[in-house]
Amino acid sequence: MKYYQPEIECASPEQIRAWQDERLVAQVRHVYDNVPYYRNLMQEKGVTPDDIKGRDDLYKLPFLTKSDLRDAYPYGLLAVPTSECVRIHSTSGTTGKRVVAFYTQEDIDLWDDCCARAIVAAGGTKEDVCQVAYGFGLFTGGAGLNGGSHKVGCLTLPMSSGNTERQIQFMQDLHSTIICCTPSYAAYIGETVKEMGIKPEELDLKAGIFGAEPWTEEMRRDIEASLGLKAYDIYGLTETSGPGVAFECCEQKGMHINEDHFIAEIIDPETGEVLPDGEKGELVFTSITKKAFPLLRYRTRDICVLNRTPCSCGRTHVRMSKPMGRSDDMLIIRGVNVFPSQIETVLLEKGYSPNYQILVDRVKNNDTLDINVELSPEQFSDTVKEISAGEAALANDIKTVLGINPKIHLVAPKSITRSEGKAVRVIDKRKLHD
Ligand code: DLL
Repeated sequence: MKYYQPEIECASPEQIRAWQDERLVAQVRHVYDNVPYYRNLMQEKGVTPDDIKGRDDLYKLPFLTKSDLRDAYPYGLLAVPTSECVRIHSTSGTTGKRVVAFYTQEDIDLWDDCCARAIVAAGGTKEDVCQVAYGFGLFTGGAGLNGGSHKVGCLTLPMSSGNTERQIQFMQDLHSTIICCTPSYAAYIGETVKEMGIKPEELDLKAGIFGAEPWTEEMRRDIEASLGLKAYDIYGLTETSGPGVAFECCEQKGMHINEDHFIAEIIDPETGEVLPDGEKGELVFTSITKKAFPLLRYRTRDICVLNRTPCSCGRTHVRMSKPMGRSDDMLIIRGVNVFPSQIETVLLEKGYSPNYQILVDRVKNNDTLDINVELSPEQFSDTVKEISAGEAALANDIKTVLGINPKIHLVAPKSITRSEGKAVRVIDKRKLHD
C-alpha cells in the first residue's frame, strides 16, 4: 500500500482547487452563521459570506490569533451545539497558554484519516505493529496517531509516553515495527536502548513518526542510527485537530499538507501580507472540513516555506518545509535574532548529544547566553584542561553561526533532565525580570 487515499492524495491540482473553493464557501457561511465572535470580526472588516466565492477571496477574511482563542475561551469559537461534540483536546501548555479544541464524531473520523495517510506514507500497512508513545490525554499526539493506526489496520499499542524501559520491553516482545513519539523522546529511547545493551538491529523497528516539536536533520540521523529505523516528520497543532495536518513521504523533501482539509497561506508576520509560494513567512491555516472548531485564517506563528513543485512520490498536495522556528520563540539576544535550532545544528554536527539547555538572562542591562551541553560517557573527561578546551572550541563554532559569543558549560552525562514529551530547551529568565 503506497497511499491511504490515492484518489485524494494524488488528485490533480485543479481537483484540489475545486474542493477548496467549494468547501471554503460552505465553511465561511457555517462560521458566519454559528460563531458570533468571528461574525463580528468579519463585520468589522466589512466582509460578508457573499464576498467569498473561492480560495482567491481568502485574503479578504480576518485573521485569527492565539489571543482570539484566549478571548473566546472556552466556548466562544464553537460552531455546533455541545450536544454534537464528542471530544475535547487541549494544548500541552508548555508556554502556559491553554487552547481548547472541540470535535464532532465526523471531525475525529477525518482527523484519523489524515494520521492514517501519514502512517501509510511512512510505509505502514495492516501487517505492522505500531507503538504510539506520544502522550495520551488532552494532548492530541496520542489520540491522533492511535486513531490513524487503527484506520490503517496496524496492531496498535497505545503506550502513551514514559516508562521507557517498559516501552523497550514491549517493543521487543511484540516486535513493534513503527514507533510514534516526539523526536526528543525518541532520542531518549535510543539512549536507553544502548544502555540496556540492546543493538538497534535487534529491534524490529522500520519507521518512526516524529513531530510536535522542532528537530534538526542532525537529530534525525542520530535517532535513525540509535533505533535502526527511518525517521519521518509529522506536523500539526491542536487548533487544527492535532497531528496529521502535514506529513513526510518517502522522498522526505518537505511535508505534504492535507489540502482537501486545510488551505495553507504564508504571510509576512509583520504586515500580514500574503507572500508568494517559495517565500519564507508565517504559516496560516483555514480548516475547510472541520465542523465543531473550524478556524479561518489561523496564524500558527510557525515560520516556513511552501513548495508546489511536483513530488516524485506521486502526491500532489503542497509541501511545507520543516518549521524553521516560531515567530514567538525566536530569541533576540544582544539585538541578534537567534533560533534554538541553529544552536542544535552546531551541537549535533560537532558530535554532542541532543541533551542541552539554552539559558538567556540579562545582567546589568546586558543579555547573557549560556548553553549547558551534556557530554556522553565516552566524551566525559576528568581533566579540567580538556573540558575547558572543548568549551572554548564549541563557543567559537556557535559564535561563527550566530555572531554572538555564548558561554558553554559541558556538563556530566545524565545531568540534564530527559523529556518524555515536548522538550523544554530554552529558559529565558529575562521574561521573569520584565
Ligand atoms: O504538537 C500536535 C502534534 C502531535 C504534532 C504529535 C505532531 C505530532 P500542539 O501541542 O498544539 O500540537 O503544538 C503545536 O508544535 O505550532 C509547532 O510550533 C510545533 N510542531 C508541531 N509539529 C512540529 C514539527 C501538536 N513536526 C505546535 N516540527 C506547532 C516542528 C512542530 N514543530
